[in-house]
Amino acid sequence: MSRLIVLSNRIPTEAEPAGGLVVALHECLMRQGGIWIGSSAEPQDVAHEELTEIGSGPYRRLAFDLSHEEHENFYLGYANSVLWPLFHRRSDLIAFDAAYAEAYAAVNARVARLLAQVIRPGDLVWVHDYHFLPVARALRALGVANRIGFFLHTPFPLAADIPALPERDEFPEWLAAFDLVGLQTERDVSALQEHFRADPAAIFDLEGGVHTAHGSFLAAAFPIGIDVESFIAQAEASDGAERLALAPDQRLLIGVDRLDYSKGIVNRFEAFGAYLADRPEDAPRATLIQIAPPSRAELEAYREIRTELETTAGALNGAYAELDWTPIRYIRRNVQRERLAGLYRRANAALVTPLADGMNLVAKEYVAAQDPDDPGVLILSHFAGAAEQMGGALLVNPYDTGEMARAIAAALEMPLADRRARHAGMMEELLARDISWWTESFLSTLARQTHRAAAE
Ligand code: ADQ
Repeated sequence: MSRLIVLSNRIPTEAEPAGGLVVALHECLMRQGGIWIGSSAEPQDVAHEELTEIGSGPYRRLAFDLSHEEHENFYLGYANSVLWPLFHRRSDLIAFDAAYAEAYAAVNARVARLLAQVIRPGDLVWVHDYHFLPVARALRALGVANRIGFFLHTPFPLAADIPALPERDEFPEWLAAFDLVGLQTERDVSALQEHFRADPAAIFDLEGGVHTAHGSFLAAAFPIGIDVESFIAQAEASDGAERLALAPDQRLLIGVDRLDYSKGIVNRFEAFGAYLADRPEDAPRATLIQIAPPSRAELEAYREIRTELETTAGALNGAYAELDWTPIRYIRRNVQRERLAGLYRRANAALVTPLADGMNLVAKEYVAAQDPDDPGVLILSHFAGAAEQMGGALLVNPYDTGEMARAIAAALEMPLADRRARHAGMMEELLARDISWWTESFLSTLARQTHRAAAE
């Protein structure tokens, strides 16, 4: 069996809560042997041209340095102020700075040189996410002919938005240097194909192959899943343990997100406000618990969305709270996975309403955590990748406040038989394509790609 070399922005440490993706990749590395490579936890004064061994264990974990300047220009800059907004349909938020592109190219070139030192013939290389789009091209230039796969966790950008990228001419070359480009949904595969259609020389085959002047690769959808069994077990174990100080007939809605402008949390609060405004006097009270720990707080766009969120929550609570009822409980702290599972199970509905999202695993975790005999209702944005699979959700347009308010009312009033049928349908899909399915199908597809060296 081929060794696996994983490249991702961060290497998970033992101290962090292990999510499904981390556990799944860990299992692959245990099974196949290999190396997990990512950036060191803290930026350094100088980025040395070397990999540092992290901890000990059944497979190696190696970290490359990022200097303070690279953290600023590569990570916060190009990755999160150019690519992230572009890929989430927010070209208006792109920050243009030549230093960003320079750092992005330099870090990717260094990571490629370091990778080339550890890759052996026959190894499969799996690159994760938008931080490393040019790494395969840099590896090819160093003579690495191994199979290299890429998985994009975010949406693929719309063809009409790509001209906003300063490196728009290089972008197709970056992709074409991989053997396999994995995307979350069929919608993303179509977006990629549309982008390449602009190239008159590009040929598409029926299997998803894209043949360009810069090389051939396969583009396919691998919707990421969750560890369904372990989530069910966690939800069952924590059932009822959470003391939420809610009245017995009080309805609970839940939202769980990293605080990011792509997650649509302000729109969600506004919709909940519209629901409260229309709520009949005698309807049971509903509380929305929103957990949203800040992320990328160094960036202006993230500070702005936080202020906007806090202002909206404050205004709505001011308008609707009563002495014994706070409609929105907004929590900035991180909540452990076991407690989340219990909260999901207790909640009558989840509001997963991003404006753009690669997949959104909270949608899947919420469904897995439900009691099948009395399940809650998932309210899901059309713009989450998960919408392609989760037909049993109440699908909403997150920009349409009225529609979302009506979906909240419908979710809280939905008859048991309807809730059960929707839940059962979604569970079937979750079990069929869980996280093990995801790693196995991606890696077996990558292993089947025609080896470049052999093909040449
Ligand atoms: P993220 O944007 O980080 O990831 P998401 O899929 O929603 O988003 O969450 C990833 C994990 O973090 C989930 O397991 C979730 O439970 C956990 N999480 C999120 N918010 C949390 C909170 N406030 N407290 C505790 N845990 C929280 C990117 C893409 C997504 C894609 C994933 C996986 O943006 O679209 O689904 O990668 O591919």
